[in-house]
Amino acid sequence: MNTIKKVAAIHDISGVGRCSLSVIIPTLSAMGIQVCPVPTAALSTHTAYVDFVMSDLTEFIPSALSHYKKLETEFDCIYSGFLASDEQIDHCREFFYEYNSALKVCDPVMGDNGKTYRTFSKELCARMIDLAEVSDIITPNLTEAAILLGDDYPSMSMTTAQIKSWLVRLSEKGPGIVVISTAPLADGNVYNVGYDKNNNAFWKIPCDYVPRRYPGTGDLFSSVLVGGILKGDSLPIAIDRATSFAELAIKTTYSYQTDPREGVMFEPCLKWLTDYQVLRNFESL
Ligand code: PXL
Repeated sequence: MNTIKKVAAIHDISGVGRCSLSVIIPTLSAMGIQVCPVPTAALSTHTAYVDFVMSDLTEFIPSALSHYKKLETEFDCIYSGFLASDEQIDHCREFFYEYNSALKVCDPVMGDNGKTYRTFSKELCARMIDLAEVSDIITPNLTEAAILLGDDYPSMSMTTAQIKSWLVRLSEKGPGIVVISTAPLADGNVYNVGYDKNNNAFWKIPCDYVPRRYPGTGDLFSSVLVGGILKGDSLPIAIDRATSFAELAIKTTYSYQTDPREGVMFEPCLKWLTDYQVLRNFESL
């Protein structure tokens, strides 16, 4: 019997600047999960570098899906991320529809720090909600949560009531589980927060502050979260695992003072994932 869980990962592949599939494949593999990459685009670097080159792979996605259906390939999870065109929203929805019993995860990659990434058009951002709607789990950062809700990016820290209302409003659009990363709350700390609609449970996990922003950290966070859930973690433990691993990789990187565009040096940290730590940093929100 094949006990290794299988994830179809619909994300881009960027050559330089650790993010998307270059982070997702090793991370989930270290957690004992098989990744089947379905690339949305190939880029020389991620979009924070200037003059990157990009090949859009929109046509490839439906062809790959037809092939998998013909092969009768099964997936335990369909996990989408950085998309290169608004048609790709429909192609991801087709994957979700065809693999309806798989865990459907949408990381609605669109921006960070209150700004959208360079390749994301207004149309593509407006359509991301169509994918979030048919997902079981969504993992926006605060910028992406604001875009999905059509709200302004908050100019200051949020109260517990405000962030809970964002979680509930996002879950009302469809997903049973909403995880918002890097939310600054009124007590002065930054948290990763989660909501489980079925159990009406709210969770928060504190993040240690490091004065650098590394692209790709969200991909690392969401992959560990997905891996944790697939391995049987409860929601708060999965968020805790993802937060702890992202923090370990960020602090390791910060200590070396590398160019932030290179992303996080997660390679020396992978062993932490294979050890499968027991965690208890979470609290009710
Ligand atoms: O980490 C998100 C991401 C994924 N893919 C590409 C990106 C970014 C963020 O900058 O540019 C190509």
